[in-house]
Amino acid sequence: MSSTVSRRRFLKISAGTFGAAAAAGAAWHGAWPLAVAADGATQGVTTIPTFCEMCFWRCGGIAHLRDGKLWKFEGNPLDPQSMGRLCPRGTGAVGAHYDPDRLRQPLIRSSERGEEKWKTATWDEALAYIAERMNKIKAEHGPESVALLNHGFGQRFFQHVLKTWGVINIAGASYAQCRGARDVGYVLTYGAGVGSPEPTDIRSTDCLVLIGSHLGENMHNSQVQEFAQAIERKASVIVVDPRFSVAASKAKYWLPVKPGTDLALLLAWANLLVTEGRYDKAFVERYGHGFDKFVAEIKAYTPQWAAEQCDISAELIQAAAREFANHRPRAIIHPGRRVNWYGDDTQRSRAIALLNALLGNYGREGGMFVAQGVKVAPFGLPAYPKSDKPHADGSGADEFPFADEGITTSIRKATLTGKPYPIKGWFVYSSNLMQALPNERETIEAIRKLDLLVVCDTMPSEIAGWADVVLPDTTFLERHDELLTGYGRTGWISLRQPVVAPPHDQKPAWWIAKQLADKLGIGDCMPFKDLEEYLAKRITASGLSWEQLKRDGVIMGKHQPTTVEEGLELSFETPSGKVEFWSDQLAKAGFDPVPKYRRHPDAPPGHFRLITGRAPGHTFSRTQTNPLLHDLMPENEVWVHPETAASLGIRNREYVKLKNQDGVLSNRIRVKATQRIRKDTVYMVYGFGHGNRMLKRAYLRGASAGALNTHYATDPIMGATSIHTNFVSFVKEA
Ligand SMILES: Nc1nc2c(c(=O)[nH]1)N[C@H]1C(S)=C(S)[C@@H](COP(=O)(O)OP(=O)(O)OC[C@H]3O[C@@H](n4cnc5c(=O)[nH]c(N)nc54)[C@H](O)[C@@H]3O)O[C@H]1N2
Ligand SMILES: Nc1nc2c(c(=O)[nH]1)N[C@H]1C(S)=C(S)[C@@H](COP(=O)(O)OP(=O)(O)OC[C@H]3O[C@@H](n4cnc5c(=O)[nH]c(N)nc54)[C@H](O)[C@@H]3O)O[C@H]1N2
Ligand code: SF4
Ligand SMILES: [Mo]
Repeated sequence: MSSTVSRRRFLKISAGTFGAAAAAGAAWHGAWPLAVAADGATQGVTTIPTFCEMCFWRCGGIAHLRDGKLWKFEGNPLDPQSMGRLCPRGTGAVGAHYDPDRLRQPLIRSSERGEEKWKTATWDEALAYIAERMNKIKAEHGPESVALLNHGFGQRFFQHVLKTWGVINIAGASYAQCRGARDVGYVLTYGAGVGSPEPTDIRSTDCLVLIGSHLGENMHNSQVQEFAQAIERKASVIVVDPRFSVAASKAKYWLPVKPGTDLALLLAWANLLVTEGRYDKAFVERYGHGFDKFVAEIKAYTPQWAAEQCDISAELIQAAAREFANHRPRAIIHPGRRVNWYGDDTQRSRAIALLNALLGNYGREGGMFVAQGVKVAPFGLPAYPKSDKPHADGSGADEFPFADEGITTSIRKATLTGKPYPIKGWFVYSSNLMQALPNERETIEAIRKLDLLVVCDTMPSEIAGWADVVLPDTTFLERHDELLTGYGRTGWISLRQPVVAPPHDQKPAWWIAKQLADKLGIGDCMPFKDLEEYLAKRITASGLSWEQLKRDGVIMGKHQPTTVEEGLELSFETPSGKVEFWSDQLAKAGFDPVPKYRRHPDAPPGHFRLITGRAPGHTFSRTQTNPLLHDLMPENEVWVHPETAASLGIRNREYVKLKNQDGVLSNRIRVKATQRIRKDTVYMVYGFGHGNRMLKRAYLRGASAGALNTHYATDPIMGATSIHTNFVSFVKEA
């Protein structure tokens, strides 16, 4: 598949799928909607707004029903995240509702863990079973010995109920396996994280620099739309990526750095800006802390030195730097999102933060604006009990001094070691830990030590295959969720509301959490009949109209200044109250106060560095089974430079297996021989190669980047675990 799928092409493909599916009738339980009438008749069509959960950009969409059946999902023009359009995955949400492989009713394990043998249970039986096991763990070890691993909007009510019960160890792969290091790098520098959506003023910028960040393959909707607008306006684009990404094809300069050397490049850029005086002196003088010490620290990092580290020319490094510096402050070095690459990612993120500070683009039009939110009245829920035990999830400064959220792998480590105390129960909500966490073997060993593993998912995911109890959640199209209070150029509120009934005995996350609370004897913590009552009360108490929110899906807040141009006063909540070019906090904790470059190991002979990324039509490991999205891209490929392929005797399109430095062998995967990748590097899209046979369409299609991620480095500052520190060799298929 080509990696650039236009919207029109996608619609063509999905229309084709409807036809094919109707022909295949029986496999679809007769649930597929009929194709649209040729005359476009809309009789019997109703529309309901809600927001998307196919990823975490949370675009507002409008679900269309024909004769009561879900027909299509389109963008909501009132919504700032979609601006009236959805990405291919959002459009494909219809497939998530109709997927015949969905979990249908609660399951309780009937044999050894991981053997995937189950008996079906009623909700009452399943929740009673969980409550009994939880109470046993509480009696033996305390409630802190149950942990919650979660990623997804429905997690909020599980968090609430479990915290009320005494749980303190909570973590999501979206932190240490994703954006955590970036946010900590920014907190250390500016006193505030970047947040989501990233407040990058791409639509008005004159120059956008992408370090990795593969916009266009990473389909975060409004950001990609703004990127397209910037390209149309002829804004200059600079891409640093060992791979010629879709974004690189739009760039004035592509810097194909050797993977793992970005920090050398960033420091050399900072050096050039300072040496050539191409930085915002007024901003630095007024808001900078420790600038002179910073300048002294980066002296040695010349473009010539970086050229050797990064394996690109000094001229290219200089030309790119002058290009973005000359556009200041209307230039952005994108802070990135999934930054957990090499285990020193907080320092790389800090270097990006400092380069942006040199451009003086903070709170500036065409730079980084300061996102604003909206206030919604709380419902008034009871407070949580206090625990006198330390956190076992790495947060709270015990393990990682600057971790401000829980670390998934710290919970796993505590489960394995019993320190600082045993963890005996895992509650997993909407996170396929088998692929999302590094080193699957450690996850399996930890699971073997548990007395209880509950997985709440929509699909028979790989992690569900290990569970004692599986709870089938509704898809986002079938439930209410907590209100979304969005931060952006203007704050907004979005409503998730059911547009169709769940097809079987699936229940919404809030309902499951409420029933569990009852079983645990803490039903008072959910003092409402249903979620609609809860949501309507919050909205009405905020002086807003519940009817309007239900009708429009979105209510925009009052616009407040987000840039200096609009009258914003800048302030920084760092210890110095300024932008910290030199970090006393880091120095005190024994870390480099200014980022320092350290070389990462090269590939062993015969091996290539494995890097990963996204495809436009899939999200992580959650969409490969979705009939519409599967059709768009049924398996991933391994990208190899043609010269590398030739030297190994490997042909384009041939199936191979990959073996990593620890001897882990992948499932078979097709070769994509392409000049779009460096010769020392291979690339694959993450999320394929599923191991649960109940995912019929996705089972063993393509290879799992997660399974090959056995070697990982942990960022000592905040606990992020690296993904690009594995090397693979090629194994020809017999
Ligand atoms: N379609 C789609 N879109 C998504 C998602 C999805 O699952 N599907 N997930 C969303 C989420 S949660 C996230 S976090 C984001 C992730 O998306 P991004 O934040 O854009 O992720 P990156 O890790 O920057 O992107 C991977 C890119 O980095 C390049 N790369 C790899 N190693 C290096 C290196 O050493 N140096 C440099 N400079 N580049 C390198 C790869 O070639 C690839 O192009 O995407 C979001 N958008
Ligand atoms: N090797 C490697 N590892 C990575 C990454 C990588 O690029 N490469 N990316 C990292 C990043 S950026 C992130 S954000 C994480 C993502 O990590 P995860 O959030 O764990 O992502 P998924 O693998 O999609 O797992 C989501 C699970 O939720 C289920 N699900 C989907 N919708 C719902 C719902 O509405 N309710 C419930 N209950 N379940 C639902 C899906 O079926 C799936 O099993 O992974 C990280 N790990
Ligand atoms: S970016 Fe795509 S998948 Fe993500 S929320 Fe928006 S429409 Fe849904
Ligand atoms: Mo992520």
